Amino acid sequence: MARQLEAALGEAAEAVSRTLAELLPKLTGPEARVVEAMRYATLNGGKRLRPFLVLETAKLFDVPRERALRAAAAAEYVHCYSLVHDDLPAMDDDDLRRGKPTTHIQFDEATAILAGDGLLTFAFEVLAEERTHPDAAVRSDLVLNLARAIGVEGMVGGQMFDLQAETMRLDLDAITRLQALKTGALFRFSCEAGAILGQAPPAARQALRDYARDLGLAFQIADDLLDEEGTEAEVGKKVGKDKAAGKGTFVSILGAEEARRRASSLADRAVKQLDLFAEKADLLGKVARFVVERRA
Ligand code: GRG
Repeated sequence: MARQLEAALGEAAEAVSRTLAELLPKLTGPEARVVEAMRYATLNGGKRLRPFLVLETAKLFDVPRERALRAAAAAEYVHCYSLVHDDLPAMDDDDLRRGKPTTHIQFDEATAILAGDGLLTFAFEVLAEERTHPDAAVRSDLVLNLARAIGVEGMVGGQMFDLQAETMRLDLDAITRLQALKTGALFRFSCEAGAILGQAPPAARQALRDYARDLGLAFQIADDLLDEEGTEAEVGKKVGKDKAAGKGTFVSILGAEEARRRASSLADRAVKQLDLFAEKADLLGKVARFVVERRA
C-alpha cells in the first residue's frame, strides 16, 4: 500500500475511533450493559473504510473537521450494527469478527440484538444534532440519504435478498444487484455525505455516487476473493463460508482470474470518476486501488 495512503488511513482510523468513543452515551444503571456492548462492537479495530470515505469526500468541499467526523462516525456505527446483526445465529452465525469473539458470543444474543439496534438508532441521532451542520435542510438530507441507503431499498433489502439467495441460483446481474444493495449502498452514503455537508453542486454529487458504485463493487469482488483465498488470521473472520454453503459469488461465477481482472478495471473506472476533483481526490483514487489489493 502506498505509504501516503497507509498514513492517511491510520490517522483517520485513530480520529474516528476517538470520535466513536466520545460520542457514545455514558450510562449507569442496568441499561449500561447495552452501551458496553455497543462500545465492544465499535472500538474493536476494523479498517474504518467508510468513515475514511466520508472524511476524504468532505475535504473536497472544505467541510469543517468536526462535522465530517460526526458524519463519519454515523456511517461506522451503522456498519458495526450491520456486522453485529449479520453475525447472529439467525443470520450468518459467526463467532469471530475483526479477530475477536463476535458481540453475541462476548455478551449474549439478546444484548447483541439490542446493541445493533442501539448503534443504528444512535447514528441517526448524531446526524440530526445541530453540531453536525447548522442548516436543518443539510441534516435532513443526511438523514434521508442514510435511511435510503440502509433500509429495504438498500442494505436491509440486500441482506434479505442474500438470505433468499441461499436457495436460488444467481447469475452475474443478480449478484451485482444483491451486492449493490447489501454493501454498495452504504459506500454510496459514505461518499455522498461529504458532498451533502459541503452543499456541493449536483455534478460533483453525481461523480461521487458513480465513484462509490464502482468502488463498492470492486470492494465486494475483492471480499469474495478473500473469502476464497485468504486465511482466517489475515481476514479476522471465518473464510470459505460462501463456497461451503454453495453460495453464488463473483468468484464462483467468473473464476478467480476474471474476478481479479474485473475488480481491477472497476477500480480504474472509479478513479476516472474523480477527474472533476483533480489532485484534491488523490487519496480517494488510491483507496480504490487499495480495496482491490487488500489482504484483510
Ligand atoms: C444485518 C441489515 C443487516 C445487514 C448486514 C453489510 C452486511 C449486511 C453484512 C456484513 C457481512 C459481510 C461480511 C459482508 C461482506 C462485505 C463486508 C461488509 C465486509 C466487512 O467490511 P470491512 O471489510 O470490515 O470494511 P471492517 O472490519 O474492516 O470494518
